[in-house]
Amino acid sequence: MNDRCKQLGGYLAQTDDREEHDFLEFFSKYVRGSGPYFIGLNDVEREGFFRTYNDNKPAVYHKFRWFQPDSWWNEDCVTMGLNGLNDLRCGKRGKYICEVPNV
Ligand code: MBG
Ligand code: CA
Repeated sequence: MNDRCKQLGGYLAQTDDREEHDFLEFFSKYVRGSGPYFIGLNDVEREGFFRTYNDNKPAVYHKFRWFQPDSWWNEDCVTMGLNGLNDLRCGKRGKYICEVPNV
């Protein structure tokens, strides 16, 4: 997924601050319809400690929905869904959102 984003000159979207979070939540709710959409955060390396997929830096901001993240059945990859962020099992398939910086 991140490779596809790279081809577009970007990376898997990150919710770096509240504004970006709200934008992605709005996008997934009202613009493209129901997700979940994988974004560029995961806690593969250390449970409960989220890093960006693109450059493997500690996530600076993340706001999960109620009762999430719960790492249920080894869920380590973050998705934006109808009610905000949730962790799901990492997989090659699924919808995802790329972020492409301004040029
Ligand atoms: C689901 C989440 C899933 C897991 C599960 C636990 C109803 O939401 O999508 O990731 O957390 O709840 O019951
Ligand atoms: Ca979960």
